[in-house]
Amino acid sequence: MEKRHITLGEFIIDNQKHFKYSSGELSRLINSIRLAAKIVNHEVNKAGLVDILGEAGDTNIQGEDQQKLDVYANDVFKSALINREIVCGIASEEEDDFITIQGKENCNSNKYVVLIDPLDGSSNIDVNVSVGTIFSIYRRITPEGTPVQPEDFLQKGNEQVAAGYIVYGTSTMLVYTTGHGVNGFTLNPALGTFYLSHPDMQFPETGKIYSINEGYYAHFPQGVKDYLKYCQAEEEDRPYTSRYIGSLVSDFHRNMIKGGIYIYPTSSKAPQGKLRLLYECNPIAFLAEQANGKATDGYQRILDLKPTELHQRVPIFCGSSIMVGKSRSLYGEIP
Ligand code: P6P
Repeated sequence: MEKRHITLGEFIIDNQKHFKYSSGELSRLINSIRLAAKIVNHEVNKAGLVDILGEAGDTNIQGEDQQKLDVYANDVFKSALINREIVCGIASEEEDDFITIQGKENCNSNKYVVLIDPLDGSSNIDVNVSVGTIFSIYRRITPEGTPVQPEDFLQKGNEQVAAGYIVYGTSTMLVYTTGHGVNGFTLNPALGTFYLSHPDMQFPETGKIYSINEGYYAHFPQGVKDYLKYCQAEEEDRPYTSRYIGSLVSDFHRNMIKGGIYIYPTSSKAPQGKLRLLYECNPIAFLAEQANGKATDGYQRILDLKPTELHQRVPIFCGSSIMVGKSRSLYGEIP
């Protein structure tokens, strides 16, 4: 008799007990993300057969060419969140500014804001390499019943109530935390149901994989160069293996299972780093720490950083705690 995995829906209900004061809104929020994930997965899996590949002919606020699937995924997640009347505001990599949910008579009384990177790694879409969605959820801090304000979105990462990602890979998985560990759910596409396949995910405390774009080596700070030389040395448990997919969610997911470190540092080409604090680094850092890993900007916890702008970029070193600790020791003191 094959072991029966519980569904994501059953898991959400079982874990409602963690939120005794919640009226089930956070559960409904996670459910709306589940629905959007299935819709986007359906489109990602047939990209190439329909006119959903390629560039949308526009650029986002980052000045990056928007892919058609970027725009599609953004629309799907926005609709799912708005139609369920659960959130009072949304911020997205694909939107210049945050969105105040209008039109629903009591939308401003909703408690949560969601920040999302609807399709991370989208440059991989046309070459059939895995991509992902990353989301971060906060309770609003301005008075309920009023339109959301910037401060509702510019909260420190340690204020997140939930965070997670969907990885559209060899299988489609939804991995998330509400502050009580990290759990992974695999989609059975025949049934359209996510099943608990990776309960209580934990970073191995060390590993042998480092993920960084070594093409920028000449532009890295000396501390990063020193850590890379450490990884490549013929000593003790090294050299490590270099694995870099160019899709944060996929590199992070693999490293969480096998052990490893992902680094996107500052460089002379990217003085603040490349990844965005609010909808990439903070959710990834929340997941990393909930899985007994670590996430720093080279000096301090990502989750302790005070955001100042919606699309601000920060450097990130995240993964197995011993590996992040070693990179920190070689990175030197805060300037
Ligand atoms: P580079 C994708 O654009 C992304 O945001 C991450 O998913 C990925 O790890 C990184 O950027 C790749 O950036 O500069 O190495 O191509």
